[in-house]
Amino acid sequence: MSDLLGLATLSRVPAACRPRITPGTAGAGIVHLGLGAFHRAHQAVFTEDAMAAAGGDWGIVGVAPRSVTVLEALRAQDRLYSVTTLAAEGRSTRVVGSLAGLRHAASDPDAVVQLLADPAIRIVTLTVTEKGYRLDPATGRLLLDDELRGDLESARPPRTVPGLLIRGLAARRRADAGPIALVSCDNLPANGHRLRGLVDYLATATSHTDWVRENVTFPGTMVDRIVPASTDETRAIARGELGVRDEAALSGEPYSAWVIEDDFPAGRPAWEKAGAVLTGDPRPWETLKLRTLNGVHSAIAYLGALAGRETIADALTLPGMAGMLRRFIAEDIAPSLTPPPGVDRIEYGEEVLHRFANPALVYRTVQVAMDGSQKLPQRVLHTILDRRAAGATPRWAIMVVAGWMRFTGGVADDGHPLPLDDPLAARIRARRAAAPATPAGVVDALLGLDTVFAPELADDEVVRDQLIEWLTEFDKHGVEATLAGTS
Ligand code: CS2
Repeated sequence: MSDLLGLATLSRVPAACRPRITPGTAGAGIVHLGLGAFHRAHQAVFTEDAMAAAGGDWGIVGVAPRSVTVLEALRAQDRLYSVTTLAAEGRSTRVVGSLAGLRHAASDPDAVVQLLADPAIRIVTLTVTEKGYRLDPATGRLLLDDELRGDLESARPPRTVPGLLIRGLAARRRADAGPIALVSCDNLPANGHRLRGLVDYLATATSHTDWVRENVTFPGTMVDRIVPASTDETRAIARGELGVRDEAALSGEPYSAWVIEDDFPAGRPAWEKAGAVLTGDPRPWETLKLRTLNGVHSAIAYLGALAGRETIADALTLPGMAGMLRRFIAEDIAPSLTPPPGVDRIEYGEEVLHRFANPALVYRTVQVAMDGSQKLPQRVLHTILDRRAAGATPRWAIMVVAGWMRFTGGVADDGHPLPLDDPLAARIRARRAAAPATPAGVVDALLGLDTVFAPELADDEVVRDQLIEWLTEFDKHGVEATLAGTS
């Protein structure tokens, strides 16, 4: 008998761990692009709980844009997988049954296009990471590269996420399949607005402008749950809890939040019954989360990795790190934003630090550090811009950028190599190589990345001087001693 999680072995799983809905009974109502860990531990869980509470055909057809690894593991398990919630005081595991189908966009893009034309599909959600939208991180404008141009100007199967979206909407129009909501669940500023701008451009380029404006909405969201990359330990824990193997096992923190703009022309799951917040304006939540949680996450990642720390929780124990982060939150982030009603920015920041200190979560600093050119603008640079506009010098936020700049050098303070996993890695390396190997040389080289640093930031002498000062400190004393010296 198989020992793999699936419909045939579900009866062997402890009852408390089994799905909250009967797998396979809910019709597909949602297509999700980007079958990564975060979606499966966040939106897919909220959606299962919403269906358990209020029913509805809101099964999710998960679409993997490129990699087949997770897809094949899920196919072998009848689309079932588990999520183990890891807290300092203990853990709990649940099998999730809200996936109603699986597709692989790279090998069968037309199947995805046809899905988007199906009237039963009324929502598309996306977690394709910041770079998946092909937007300029500094301005939010579309970066029209050859691959995307090919999707727009030829009849070949689409190869990009934006190409899939516009082909699918065109097919939906032809099929007269009715209205639909496209919902970005990525850590982008004004993610609904940015997705609308992207699709508006594509619709204009393909003569579907009016139909898109009349039939498609773009609800903004704030999404939040710390979900580390799965390891053999993740799968071993799942096996111990379930009594069967789960090759697609995930883990996550106890905290999970989803704030969603309530703009769904063809209905939606009762996500509010699963604990989500439906609102007319998610922006305050989104700005608070991107600048506080994600900004602090990136701070710990770059400074911690440079100081030789493997995990976020370990890096947080560096002498001076927590104190610096509290000043980053209080002196730079909090004054840069208006929080949602009733939310205290400092208390929110303290909760973020508590979440990052969770010793049960093994979240690697280099995982957070990847794609820095795509993440820094909304996580740290917008904080700097707002504080500079107010006449302040956000020295802690600038320290984080200095940490990223040093990190792009590819070497930790103890000489160990650091990975530069970034869509702009070649440009970053080329600019650094062409510049003097001095703090000023590195700063000027990287401030010249115009898709990362807006002109008002790149030309700000106060920011430049503070960056040079921090990099000089790092050169002289190392990150660990510099942090210790800030307390
Ligand atoms: C993290 C995020 O890897 C990263 O960049 O900062 O994935 C973070 O864990 C989530 O946004 C938390 O909601």
